[in-house]
Amino acid sequence: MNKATQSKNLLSKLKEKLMSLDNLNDMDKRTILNNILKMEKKEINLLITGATGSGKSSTINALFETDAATVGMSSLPETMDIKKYSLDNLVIWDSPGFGDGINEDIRHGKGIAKLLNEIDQEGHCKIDLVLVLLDGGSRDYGTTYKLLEKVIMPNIGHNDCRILVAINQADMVMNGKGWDHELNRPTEELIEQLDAKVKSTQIRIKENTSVDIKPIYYSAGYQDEFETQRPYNLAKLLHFIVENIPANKRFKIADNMTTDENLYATNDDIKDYTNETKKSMAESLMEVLSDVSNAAVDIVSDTVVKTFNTAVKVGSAIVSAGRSLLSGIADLFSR
Ligand SMILES: Nc1nc2c(ncn2[C@@H]2O[C@H](COP(=O)(O)OP(=O)(O)O)[C@@H](O)[C@H]2O)c(=O)[nH]1
Ligand SMILES: [Mg+2]
Repeated sequence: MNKATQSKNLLSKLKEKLMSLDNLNDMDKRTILNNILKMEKKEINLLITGATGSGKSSTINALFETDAATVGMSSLPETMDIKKYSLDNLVIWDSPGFGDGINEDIRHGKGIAKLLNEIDQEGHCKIDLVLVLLDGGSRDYGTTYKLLEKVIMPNIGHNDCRILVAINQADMVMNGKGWDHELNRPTEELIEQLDAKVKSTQIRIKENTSVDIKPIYYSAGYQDEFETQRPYNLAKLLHFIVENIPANKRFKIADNMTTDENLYATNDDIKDYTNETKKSMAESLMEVLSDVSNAAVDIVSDTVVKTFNTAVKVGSAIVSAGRSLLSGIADLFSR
């Protein structure tokens, strides 16, 4: 099934389901239909930035159904300037941060500032979310703190745009030591190092920008001619992204995310990230109810929430996102 059909199915199933409820009056049906049409037109804009080599391309490829982002194999900066990937109405901007040279830094800083100042038709920041990546294998985040302080924070505007900071290459924090390759997760020793890194990074960001952002760590994984290492905490990263995107736009992520369960299989056990993402998606679903009568809200949310709760119960046994997440959402409409 290609992506376009898949996304049409998701939304048309929702439409079908709601239009077939015979206790909904015509006016509410029309409003709901209108809301769905509005949701279909929405665009999500995601800016991913970070030093060359931090893993922007690898992260885009792991999360989204595109292999359009070239992964760097040499020390040459593969990503020279801002790249734009349009997947239906999900737009991903991939921009190098600071650290490629004085002239490059100026150019990249200007490019990012310009994007952050763009306003959409409704008067909101065009960029919904900025994801700042740090390379877990590096010790010096000075250039990234500077990017946050000098470019991102001053241009972020009226905070309807969110910032997430994530430390990629969690497997490389101790130069490759402490990674359990069989289980594809960090050992206790490495977890301690990772937690310390999160803490010191949070403190340094606060010192530099006075903003309190707690980074998460993950690994986008890698593939070379000898081996393939699966991502770690990718479901967690996805959950953080989805949660920080306006509810009425979250479906665009579901329509374009990768669906290979293996990619989402290993995560820390702090939360069931798949279920959390499903809940966020269900919230997104409820957006179709704006401006309908109270009676319609009751009827529709009753149907949706009841089916959704069943989906959550079933889902708690599932550790991976991906396909199961998508079918979980599809389930909501198919009953
Ligand atoms: N070990 C490890 N390598 C990674 C990870 N993510 C990316 N890489 C490698 O880091 C290098 C740079 O990645 P790339 O995605 O091109 O970074 P970009 O310049 O930010 O787009 C590539 O060789 C990737 O295979 C990871 O989580 N772990
Ligand atoms: Mg790249």
